[in-house]
Amino acid sequence: MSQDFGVYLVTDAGLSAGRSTPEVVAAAIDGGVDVVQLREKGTSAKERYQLGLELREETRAAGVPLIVNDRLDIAAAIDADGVHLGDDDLPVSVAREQLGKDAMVGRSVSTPAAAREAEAAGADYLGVGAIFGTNSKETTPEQSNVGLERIRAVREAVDIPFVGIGGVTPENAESVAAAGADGVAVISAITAADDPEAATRRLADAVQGASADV
Ligand code: TZP
Ligand code: MG
Repeated sequence: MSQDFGVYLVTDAGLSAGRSTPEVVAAAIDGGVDVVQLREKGTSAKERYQLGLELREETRAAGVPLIVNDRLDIAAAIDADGVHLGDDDLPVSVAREQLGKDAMVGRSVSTPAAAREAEAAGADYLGVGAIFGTNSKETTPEQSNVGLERIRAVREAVDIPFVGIGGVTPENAESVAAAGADGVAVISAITAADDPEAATRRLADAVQGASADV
């Protein structure tokens, strides 16, 4: 079965208006989220592990894949579906070796060349960004505001699925999907929304709207 990437939630309790991450994830599941990534930068391994166990129960009950950012050990410990790696993390090939052939291994990239490299290394999917301006992550100048043209270039460069990330909202999500992304990955558009369930649904509708246009 091929995985849907329409709406991919990246968690951050610090951007969740005082709500807990399990609460936000439950709302996103009700709104139709396709993938959840446990991120929570700045928390200890122990905290991430404990939160991961909770999210594992929630996502498994809903049939939604759970991915762990950066850490293969935590991904393995909570029986996550996969791991998401960036430039400062272990190589894709090592994640594959450690987690096995069925694991979903994702890679953050900002350029078509890096996308090709990650695909060749065996990544299952990519996160491409930051597409628009974001306050949720410090990005280098090369990783900032890469824009929709970059989405089109990555679409030309690889066959594996990818999500556009960085400053994506229900208002601009359709443009990201229309440029060739399989979906959108967001932190604040869901976590900081007044109604995270409704926000998830609006993102999903926007992504679907783009595929209905082709
Ligand atoms: N990677 C590139 S931009 C970003 C990450 C994790 C932050 C996305 O957060 P937001 O709030 O959706 O802009
Ligand atoms: Mg990382």
